[in-house]
Amino acid sequence: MSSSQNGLTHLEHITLYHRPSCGYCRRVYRALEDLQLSINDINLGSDYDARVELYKHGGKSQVPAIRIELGNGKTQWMYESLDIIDYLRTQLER
Ligand SMILES: N[C@@H](CCC(=O)N[C@@H](CS)C(=O)NCC(=O)O)C(=O)O
Repeated sequence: MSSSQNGLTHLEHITLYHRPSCGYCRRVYRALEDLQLSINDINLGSDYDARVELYKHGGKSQVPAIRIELGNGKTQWMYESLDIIDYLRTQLER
């Protein structure tokens, strides 16, 4: 579920839901840079469907949030920048 892009390890199974104005989101981006990881991201400011999706499946509209494709057809949603960063760190050990 990962590939290499521009020297970064791209984690295809993780998508970050963010807003440009969100400082906690920037914290996640900084961690991604430090860990030399990249993930897909969706700007909720310009994507109404994604806002609905996040609220419907994640349970709240707070960002940052990530959607994790677990590989068995199931999806996990995670909030809280520090929890997200911890989870990203675990991906280095896989
Ligand atoms: N403790 C959270 C705080 C996240 C937070 O406050 N996010 C703000 C944007 S910076 C937000 O989404 N507020 C709107 C909401 O909670 O629905 C974290 O570390 O991720």
